[in-house]
Amino acid sequence: MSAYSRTPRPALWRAVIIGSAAAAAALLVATMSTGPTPARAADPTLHQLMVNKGRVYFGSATDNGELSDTPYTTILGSEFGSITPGNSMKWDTIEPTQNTFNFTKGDAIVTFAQAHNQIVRGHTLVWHNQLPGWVSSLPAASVQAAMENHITQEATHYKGKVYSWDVVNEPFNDDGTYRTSPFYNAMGTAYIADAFRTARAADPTAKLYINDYNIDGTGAKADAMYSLVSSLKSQGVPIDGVGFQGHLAVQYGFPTNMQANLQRFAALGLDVAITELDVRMVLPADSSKVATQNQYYTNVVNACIGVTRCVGITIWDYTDKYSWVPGTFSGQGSALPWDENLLKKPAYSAIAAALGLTSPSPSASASSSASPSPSASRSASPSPSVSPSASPSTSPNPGGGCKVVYAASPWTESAGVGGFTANITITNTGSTPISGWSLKFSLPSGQTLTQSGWSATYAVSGQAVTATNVSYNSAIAAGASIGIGFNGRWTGSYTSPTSFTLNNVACS
Ligand code: 9MR
Repeated sequence: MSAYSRTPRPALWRAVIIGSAAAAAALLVATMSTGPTPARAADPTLHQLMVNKGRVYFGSATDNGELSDTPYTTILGSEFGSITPGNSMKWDTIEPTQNTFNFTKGDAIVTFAQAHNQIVRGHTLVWHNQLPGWVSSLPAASVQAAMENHITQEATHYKGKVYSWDVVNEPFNDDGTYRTSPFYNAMGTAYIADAFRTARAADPTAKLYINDYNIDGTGAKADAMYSLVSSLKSQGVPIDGVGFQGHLAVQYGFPTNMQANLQRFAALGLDVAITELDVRMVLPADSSKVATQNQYYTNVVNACIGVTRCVGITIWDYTDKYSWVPGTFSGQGSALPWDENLLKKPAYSAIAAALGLTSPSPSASASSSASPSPSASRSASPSPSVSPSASPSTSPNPGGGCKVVYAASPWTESAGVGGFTANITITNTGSTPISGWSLKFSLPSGQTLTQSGWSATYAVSGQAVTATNVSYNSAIAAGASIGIGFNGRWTGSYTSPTSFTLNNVACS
């Protein structure tokens, strides 16, 4: 039986409340910066634990209506290094009528992410679902141009602002045959390669993914995906990764050979990621179902960590308060690691333990959903010692040439020791294009890179770091920006590098 129903259903999200979202973010910063210093270092967040494993992020889906829920955004903004909009970058939201684009909701998600030093997984450009009626009504001969225009407009709008795009979502039926959709009906399987090429042309920096459910373990559907991406790679189609949604259910068993399945895709030269993880159960929960759920979360983390190119895990929202599950699967729920009162559940502890957290502090250990209280809810919030929004250091270049913004989010694990994520934006402030580049800077003493970083090739000699372009972001047009980044460790006290050169010319 399918772990995830294909039945379309109405969107659940609420109206956007941008003002409130901004206020919530501002409030968070104020609260975090004025809060008391805890007696002991806070437990690391799931994102920090994931970074310590050499990966890029641990993330959560979110949605616009939720951004006005301050207790919710406090956790969203500090526990996770990546967010995915659950609905607001989908076709029906972005282009509800042909050639009329509305980016308001997607922009609000990007604004939140930027305020909290998070990357964004863009979701999704081409999907049969949440597709406005006008697309389905187009004559077949007009579909390709409409698809390319949609991809170009949306990926251009978010260029430099998203880490990745789910370019094509859910192309297969569960038996591994191609799903019919306006795109497949008009272009056959060729729509997929065309979508990737169009996305790459619009945003050369974003990692381009294909994403599906029920491909987590081996089976006919995963085999179909494997043959498709093998073929795309051999044709030189610009695909960077495969997203395994991970909508699991306690009652359907754990996917077969998940780690080996991820590994065979990685061996094609692709990143892999768990993109929409949740583990639902038939309610009411009992200790046996919860134990199975904990085991499934553990297994997914182990499968990802067992594959070097598994760059991240995203849970499909972090709290049962905003899960899609009860609205789609009647009588099912309790799928996420935080309960409806934003308290951590045993599933949280299972994930943290699988990521290497050995002795959680009392305030951060899993709380029972049977004993919610406002104070317990607050105690489950992240510690103020975690700085989710450290000020970026900027090297303006009034003379023209380059500008570098180095935005780091460091955290403290114990006195004088911690990790950080650095997102670097390089802007060509000159009037001619840059073709091929290397960025040089010195890491302050005591700092190291913990993994290979993203969107550049990193060479480290002592404290000297050279980041060189990868093929798809070698060109930076005049006035354009590209984003790269890496994760690292610090000792002593955290400071950011302040001077940078691009092609050996100072950016300040
Ligand atoms: O979480 C999304 C939910 O709010 C929407 O109602 C639903 C509509 O199809 O889409 C949900 O997200 C889906 C994601 O975009 C693709 N994979 C399956 C997810 C759960 O349905």
